[in-house]
Amino acid sequence: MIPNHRLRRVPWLLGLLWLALALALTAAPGSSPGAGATASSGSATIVVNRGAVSFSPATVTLGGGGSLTLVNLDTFDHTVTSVATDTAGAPLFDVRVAAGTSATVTGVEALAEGAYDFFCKLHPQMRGQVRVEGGGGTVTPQLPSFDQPLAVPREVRGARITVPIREARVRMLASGPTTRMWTYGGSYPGPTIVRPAGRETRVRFVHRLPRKAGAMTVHLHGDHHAPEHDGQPTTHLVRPGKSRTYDYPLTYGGLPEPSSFFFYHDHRMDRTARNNWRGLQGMFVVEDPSESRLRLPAGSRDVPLMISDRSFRSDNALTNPFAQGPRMVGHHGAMAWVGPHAPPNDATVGTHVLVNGRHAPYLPVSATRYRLRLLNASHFSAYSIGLSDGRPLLQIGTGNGLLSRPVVRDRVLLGPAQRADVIVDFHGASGRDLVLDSVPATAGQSGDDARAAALMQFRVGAEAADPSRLPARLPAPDLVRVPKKVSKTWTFGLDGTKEHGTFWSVNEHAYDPERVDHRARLGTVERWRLRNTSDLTHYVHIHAEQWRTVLRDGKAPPPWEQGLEDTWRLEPGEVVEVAARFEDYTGPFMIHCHMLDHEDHGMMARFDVVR
Ligand SMILES: [Cu+2]
Repeated sequence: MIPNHRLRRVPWLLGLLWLALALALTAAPGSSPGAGATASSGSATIVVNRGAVSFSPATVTLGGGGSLTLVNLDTFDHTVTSVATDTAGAPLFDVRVAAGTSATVTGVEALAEGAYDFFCKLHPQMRGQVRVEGGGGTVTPQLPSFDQPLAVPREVRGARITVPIREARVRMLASGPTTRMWTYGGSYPGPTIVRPAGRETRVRFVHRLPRKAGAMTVHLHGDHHAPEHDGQPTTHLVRPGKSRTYDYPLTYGGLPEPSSFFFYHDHRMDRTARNNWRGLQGMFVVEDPSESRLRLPAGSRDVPLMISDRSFRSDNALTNPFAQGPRMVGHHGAMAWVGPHAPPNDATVGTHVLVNGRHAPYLPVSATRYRLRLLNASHFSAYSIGLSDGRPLLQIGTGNGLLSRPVVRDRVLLGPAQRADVIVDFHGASGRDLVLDSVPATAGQSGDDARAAALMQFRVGAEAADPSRLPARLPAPDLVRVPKKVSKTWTFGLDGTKEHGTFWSVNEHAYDPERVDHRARLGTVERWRLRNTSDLTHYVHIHAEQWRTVLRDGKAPPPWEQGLEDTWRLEPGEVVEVAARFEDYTGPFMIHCHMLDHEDHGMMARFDVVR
């Protein structure tokens, strides 16, 4: 039973949360031509002009029952998606309007009187508000009720692990049927593999999915291992009915790897987005036993949280966003895609944000410190993660090891594949329900493209004994000395033509598994430059090594980016420089965008480590 005082507090806290979301969402970009303008009549029209990353006007007023039309004059597709959701967690309206077309935003006519914030799922920094006057309908926003417990995936700790890749039914939404998924080991996320650093770990994946699923390949993201165990996109595959054993020594240069928070997921060429959407994702923790002296929160107070998003049909089955996927034209070395969902209109965004596979779960906690390991496993969406009452997150690590000192964060911005290791202190919150939420930054600020979402709820119980400490210093892994010279520049862009097909590109090429785009010599340190010349933010991931961030836009990186990293946010026009030593292994590795549709549609390249 939930104590009465807690029930009374829920609406107040949720009210605050949604007020915060509403405030964040009503701010329109100052540079947009329609910002602040208000059209008022029974019905209304919003225009997206060519090249404008904004709705014009950003605020419209409808008479009750009036219709809303979006005219899309842009070269990108856009959506008009409500922030507020129904009881099942689905947006009150959500309409995609292809480039060069117009559409009526269905659902708006049924809304009750009130103000409704909306955004574009494909370009979340585009925001607006529709005000319904005169009360035509009865549909009102429903607050998430947080009525299913958080699922913490079971841990497996052995040196020899077998994980079947198989279909299973998984509880994702709080009510209605379970959802059929492709899973690692029967759950979504798959089992969390927990291993001591430096202890060789062999994971055997057995492909028990239907033959038509095709071959699979598993990438342990962030880890350092030989190329044949890296989850290559086109080689060393796991065939249907067969198995493959991946060997993870969990060492770096012969020494135990830093303590880490990795994740394992499918990496099949052109199928990565689909296979991950279906459920092939799990978490992997590398522990350094010597860190027990730090007295970080441990045991049940060390919680891995995988954030992802999915859309569901009315029977709770997953939708298939890839059914009308773009058609591939050309062949190796000259691949491109055509059709309405060709790049740049190829973003997979789910209507429901999930934590450990469940929509809006709750976790009972004591009023003590907790370590939360945050992973964004979404295909496209970024989250600016914080707590609804503003209490800080103390970031102690990046996912690839500890930072040298904790960094106080109000919010942590995580794009696809990015992680953060944080401590939250629930002292003083007994009897309260706190919401872990994502609130986008003010328009024009970094993070204004994060989603607005309530992720999960912490139900804070009594104070309890807490042996944990907040460390002032942390044993961060050593960083390489940075060479003066940049050895390689990787440019991430959009290429091709609508007629002959478009593709996301690295150095103006689409991915070709046979083409070697760079060779790095084993044992040397290289400094690489990453540039984004496209109009969209990308999240660039480099396999094989663990990297330090040297410069972000010519300046020292922020304190939370001064540890080891493997995935960087690159906003349009941004330049990030990174450095690493090529250790232990020769052979082919990948550099790619971790927005999975971009990766599948060309934005990947191969580099070889050579002797
Ligand atoms: Cu991208």
